[in-house]
Amino acid sequence: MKKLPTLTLSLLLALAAPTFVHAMDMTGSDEASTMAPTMTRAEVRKVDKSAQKITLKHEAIENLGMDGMTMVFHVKDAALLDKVKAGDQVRFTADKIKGAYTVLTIEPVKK
Ligand SMILES: [Cu+2]
Repeated sequence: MKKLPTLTLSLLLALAAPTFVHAMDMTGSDEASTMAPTMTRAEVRKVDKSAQKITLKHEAIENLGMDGMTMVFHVKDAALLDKVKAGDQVRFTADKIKGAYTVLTIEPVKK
């Protein structure tokens, strides 16, 4: 019975190791998005104020390494959604915050 504590500790370490490696991976992927957000052109497809979300058909986002596409973003501040509406041409910046693609700034582009 003397050996039991040692065995238990080994098991705990073995279980903890993969978790630790996973945490390191998460840190690594967050670092990839620490590049200063770049101004990107987009067309607003949908504004959802209650959910604090916006659907944008955006061009390539340099700081996120993302190609052009249509997708839903979270919005950092709900007040940003008062400045734009569906159909608007806009310029915006976005970053990955807590795993969610989030619009930091957005402004309409005058036609
Ligand atoms: Cu995208």
